[in-house]
This record gives sequence, structure tokens and C-alpha cells, in this order.
Amino acid sequence: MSATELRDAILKHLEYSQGKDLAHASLYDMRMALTLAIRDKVIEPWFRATRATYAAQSKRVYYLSMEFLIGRLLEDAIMNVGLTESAREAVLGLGFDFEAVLNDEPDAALGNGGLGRLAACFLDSMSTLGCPAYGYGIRYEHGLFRQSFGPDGRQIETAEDWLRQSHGWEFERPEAAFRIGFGGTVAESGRSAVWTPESAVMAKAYDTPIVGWQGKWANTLRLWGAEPLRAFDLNAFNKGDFTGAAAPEALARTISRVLYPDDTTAQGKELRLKQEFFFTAASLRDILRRFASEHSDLSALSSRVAIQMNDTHPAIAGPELVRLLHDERGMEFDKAVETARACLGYTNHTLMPEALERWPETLMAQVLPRHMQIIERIDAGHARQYPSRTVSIVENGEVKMGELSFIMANKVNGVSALHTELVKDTVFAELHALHPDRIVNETNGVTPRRWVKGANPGLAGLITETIGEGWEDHLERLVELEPAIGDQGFRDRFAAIKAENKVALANWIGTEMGIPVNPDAMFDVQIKRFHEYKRQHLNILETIALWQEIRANPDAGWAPRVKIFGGKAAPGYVMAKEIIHLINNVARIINADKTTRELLTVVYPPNYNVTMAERLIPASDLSEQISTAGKEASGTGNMKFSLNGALTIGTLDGANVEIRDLVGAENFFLFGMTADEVVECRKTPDHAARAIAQSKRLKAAIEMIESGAFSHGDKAMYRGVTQNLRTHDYFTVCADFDSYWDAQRRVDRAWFQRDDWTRIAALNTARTGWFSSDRTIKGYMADIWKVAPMI
Ligand code: NBY
Repeated sequence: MSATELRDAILKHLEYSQGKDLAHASLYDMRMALTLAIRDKVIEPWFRATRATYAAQSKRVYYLSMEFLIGRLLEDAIMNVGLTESAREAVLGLGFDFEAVLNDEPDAALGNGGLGRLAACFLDSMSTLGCPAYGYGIRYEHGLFRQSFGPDGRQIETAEDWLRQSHGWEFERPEAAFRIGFGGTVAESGRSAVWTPESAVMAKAYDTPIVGWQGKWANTLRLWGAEPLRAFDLNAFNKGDFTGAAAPEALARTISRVLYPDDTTAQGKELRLKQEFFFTAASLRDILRRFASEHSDLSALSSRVAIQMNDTHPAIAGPELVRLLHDERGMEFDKAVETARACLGYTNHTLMPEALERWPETLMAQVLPRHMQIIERIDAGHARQYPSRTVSIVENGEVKMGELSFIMANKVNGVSALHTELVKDTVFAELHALHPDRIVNETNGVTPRRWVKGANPGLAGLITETIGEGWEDHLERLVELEPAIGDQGFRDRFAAIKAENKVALANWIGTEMGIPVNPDAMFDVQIKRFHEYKRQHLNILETIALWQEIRANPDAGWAPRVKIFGGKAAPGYVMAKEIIHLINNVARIINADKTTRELLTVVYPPNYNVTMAERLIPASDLSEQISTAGKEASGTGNMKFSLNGALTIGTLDGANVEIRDLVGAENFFLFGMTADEVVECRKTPDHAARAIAQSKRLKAAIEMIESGAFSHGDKAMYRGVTQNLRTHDYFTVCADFDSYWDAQRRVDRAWFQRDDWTRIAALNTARTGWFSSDRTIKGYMADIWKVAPMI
């Protein structure tokens, strides 16, 4: 499509969809008209893909996820249909700033962090590979909260409102609606049971087409919105029960109102359980409806249907599918269990006990009485089959969703090599022994379209110039860059692109935050959710120690650094919020010190999200991946940084291990204990006190916080953080501190060998093509879903 054709299409939508002429079009109108014009281009591959799948009666993948952290769609879709240049020209020709139009789109933040972003990268890769697939989730009215910082530096949360302006991509499907019940009673009826829910809501579908690279294939992201069955209970109203009359409506809408912002603990909240059942049950009905339109024999279900449970959040899919097959379709119970299992896969994203979902049995029985019975029957069946087993799904009055998912899935996968081994050895050790073929590894990946080509056009251009076209969907081809890295000219170009990205970021920081930063300094970046295991406090302690040493010894060869933090803390996670507060106040004090200004600046832009990541990652020199070994399941940010030519300072955790293997140990700043050593270390009750006693820098940094230096003299302000470090320090910040400090000084020295730094940065790009989510999805397709690509 030429720029002129696209311009005409935009004008048509401006007039007939937005009801505006060009002279009166707002930025929003222009963005919508462009979105609709691009969406039109996506319809053709979308229909084609749907028809091809029906025609071939191929197996479909259903990716069930509570979260899809997609960010903005427009720029990505334009790129995928190959219209970036035409769109720029057309929009410019109509008198609008192209970047401003793209920036007008709100971020769809329907996720918390890595888990939700992974689901979004998977959608992109499934469409790119021609894997017939649907993403199923919830159309939250409010996505992840917006973060700001109060004048004192504390995190403030406000509601996010991405749907306030129509986002243009979705199609409302009033005909695709299912009634989803809760509570009520179960009556025995012959061999099965009849569940009569006490209340119910409607799940209504909203479809967004997701187009793959070069517009060859498009899948559907189907999100469910909750609606009342009837807008209003007239009977109750007429009896004078006005509140009761409105209650069903309130309850219904509440279910898809907000995304749970807690990625730290399993939330024992009734509403959360209802959300989980709501979208899972609606998706399963939709899946069975689609299956029934093509086949009549339900025993063939697993040859046509692969359902992936993204963590345990959709784990009720097991019992619900059994209920649909057994209670509603008369399949024998054991066969229903077997059939359901043959369809289901489960991805585990965490080993942390507090993040593994457990529901009180009483709550489960109250909200989903029939499912509770089915869960008990599945549990009993498993016990009968494996009499020696000691694990069970229901234990101490709780339903353990991890065990339920494991038992109901035919494959269980971890998300990095290390994580998968730990899944086998720890949380699911006994189940693994009983089912030794069930656990497989699928190391995470990221989409190179968004995270390299879209976010870093300069680097993408250099790659194409060097190795030719076609690397975007064959990212392993980045290895072909390696010979060029020996050329001075290539390295200079690589360095110049990084420098340009840094200037752009420095300007943005200057405008947004009013903090001047030197684009020649090392950009040292830690962006991720705030969590003690991710150890942002290790980073800020090292920052304090560094500041003190620079002051004491200004000419000791410090690499000038800009320390950049980004991320949100769960609103109820007190310790994480205290760390955020501390970082903001350390930044305030350090940035005010004129004597160290040239060497150290700390910036923490609020409201980190996908769009901000796209800005920060291409401009980063150093990637901070410093979690306590054994705690970060994989990480995906770590991959994005490496691909964009940042060097990593990190622990042997999650996918860092695989990154280091690929880029070479000599090109990775490793520090800290291994997962095994962490476990050993914890056996010494005073490991933290000992580490503090042995490290004068750590001791001084903690004491400085305790002195009130960052809290206007208030010595008690950060007691929560410092006392925890001194006494408990479960995440072994103190024990790893000196090792981290030493690694940072190796980073300093490497920084001064700038050409060599660039060489290593380019090696990172060249050697990490394996982390494309295309490779990950090919793995799922072959090992778990048994689905063949359609293109
Ligand atoms: O999943 C992350 C892991 O921490 C990270 O290492 C991995 O790379 C990524 C993708 O596999 N997990 C994550 O993001 N988890 C959550 O966001 C999350 C959300 C909700 C709940 C628990 C965890 N919950 O219990 O409600």
C-alpha cells in the first residue's frame, strides 16, 4: 500500500468512522483513523487464517492467561504489515506528527510484569509462525495502576483508564456470550450431578486481531468482559429492595473491573477466584462450541484442542472441563479426566511458596461447589493410582492449585533450564517422581519485532545492512553478525547507534524529570517489578557505597554512571514500597551533590511500563539482573537488554545462566552465590551480621541510611529495610554485597576500554538470537501442543 493509498484510507475513516473532516480532526481522531485503516489491512490475513484453520480442521492452541501485557498495538501492527514508511509519510502529509499520533495510544497494561508480557510476546510469535491459536483473558476496565511519586518519594497508585478512549482494535461480539454461574447447590442425578448456581453473570467476547510478521497470519486475542444477565432485577425493585435490585449488576461488572496488582503473594480473595473461574469457564465453553461445530466425537478433543494454562490462575480449567464433559455431556468420569488431561498444559512461573495459589476449601466449596467435589474425586483417583504418594491436592483445608494443575496437565513446563531443574527438585519433586515424563523445559523468549526492530530502529538498520533482510523471523541468523564485529567500522557504527539512543533518552529524562544526565556516562539500568528477591536494595546500597567512595577518593578511576531504576511495587507490599521510597530519597541527596555530579546520577522515572521499556532498553549499557540465585524463574528483560547490546551484571539465576553460556563467561559480569550456596548460607543464622561485619562499605552504607541521611534526619524511617537486612536477610543481600561491589568495579574498568566494550556489546546482540520467542513457541508446539505451523 502506497502512502497515497493509505492517506485516502485514513481520510475515509476520519470522515466515516470518526465523523470529522481533516480541518477539525484531533490527535485522537487521527490516531483512530490510522488505527482503523491499519486494522483493515489486518482483516484479510485474519480471515484467511481462520478459513485455513477451519478448512484443515487443524488442532488449535488456546492460551489461557489472566494477563496480557501488550502495551501499544499500533506501531507494532504497522511494522508487521510493512507500512511504517507509508504511514509516516501519509500522516505527515495530513499535517500530523507521526510520533505524536503513535504516542497518543494508551498502553494496554492488562498485566503485572514478566508473566503478562510473556503472554503478549507469545501472541506475536504464534501469529508469526502461523500457529492456529487464540489468546483468552479478561478485558479489565482498569489495567495495572498508574504509579506516581509523592513529594516525599513514596509510591502513589491511581486507577489506570485505558478504555476511556476507544482503542480502536477490538471487535465487540455480543453473539459470543456465555452465562457463568457461581455458588448454589449440587443435586445428584444418576451417575453425574446437576449444579444450580445461585448467581450468574454474562461473559461477553471482545476480539482483537493479532497480526504476525509480514502480515502472513493473524490470530485472535479474545478478552471477556463481565455483564449482568439482566441490567436490572425488576422483581426485587418492585418489592422495594432497591439495593438488592442493583446488586447483580454491581457484582457482574466488578468481575472484570480491575487487574489484581499483586505479583508477590497468592491473593486469597473471593473476587480473584471468581475472576479466574469467569474467564476460564467462558473460554472452555467457547472452545467446546468451536469443537462441536466441526466434530461430534468428544473423545477426539485432544487431537484438536491444546489448552495452555499460564500459571495456576486458570487451573480451574481442569475440574471445569471434567464437569463440562462428565456432568453436561455424559462422558464417564475417568474418561473425562483423561480427556481433559490430554488437552491441558501448565506453565509454572515461580517456586516461591507465597506465590503458589491455594484456596481455602470452604471458599472453593462456597463459590464453586461442584468443582470442589470434582477436585476431591480427582485427588482420590490420583491417590488410588499412586498409593505410595504423600502429596495431595487438598491439604489442611486448602486446595493447592499447583498440584491440581500438575495432576490435570499432560505437560508441565518451567521457563528456563535452571528453573525447570528446580521445579523437578523442589516444589514438584514427588509429583515429578511419579510422572517423570511430564516436566519439560521451555526457556522464555521475547519478540524481536517489538524489542529490536520496533524499539531500536537504528540497530535494526545496521543488522539488515550487515546480514541482509529476513533476520526478524529467523533471529538465530544474528550470529552472522559475528565476523563483522572484528571491523572497526562496524564497531563504530554500533557504538554510534547506542550513543544516539542514549542522547534521545537523556533528552527525555531531562524533559520529563528535569534531571540533566550526561549521555556519555554509562547507563546502568534496573527495570522490573519491585520485589525483595529482585534486590533493588542491593543496587541502591552499592550506589550509596559508591557515592561515599567517590567523595573520599574522587580520582580513583570511577566510570561515570547514570543509575536508572524503573518499576512498580504491589500496593500492599510494604517492604517493596519502602525500598522505592529509599531509592527516591537516595536519588534526591546524591543528585544534589555537586562534587559527584559528573560521576554519579540516580534517576527513577515513575510509571514504568512497556512503552518506557522500549525507550530505556535500547539506550542501556549495563543490565542489572541481580536476583538471589534460585528465585527468578527466568526473566525476559535480561534477554531484551542483551539483544540490544547491553552487558549484563548478574547472578547465576533463571535465564541469566543461558545468556552467559551463549555470550561467553568472559563477556558477562558474574557475581554472587549459586542457588545451592544460597541454601547453604541460610543455614548460618547470622549470615547477614557476619557479612556486614566483614564489609566496611556495606556497614557504612547501612549506617548511613540509619543515620537519617536520606530521611531528613529521621533515623527510624527505613528501619523496616535495614533491620531486615541486619537480622533476617532471607534474600542474602548482605552475603552477596562484596561480590557485587567487586563485579561493579570490573564493570568500571571494562567501561574505559570503550572499543572492547562495544565489541562485547555487539557480541551480546550477535549471540542471543536464540532468545526469540519464535524459538520458544516452536518448542511449545513440538513438545507440548503437538501442533504444526500453518505457514
Ligand atoms: O514470569 C515472572 C517470573 O518472575 C519471571 O522470572 C519470568 O521470566 C516471567 C515469565 O515466565 N512471573 C510473574 O511475572 N508473575 C506474576 O506477574 C504474577 C502475577 C500474579 C500472581 C503471581 C505472579 N498471583 O498470584 O496472582
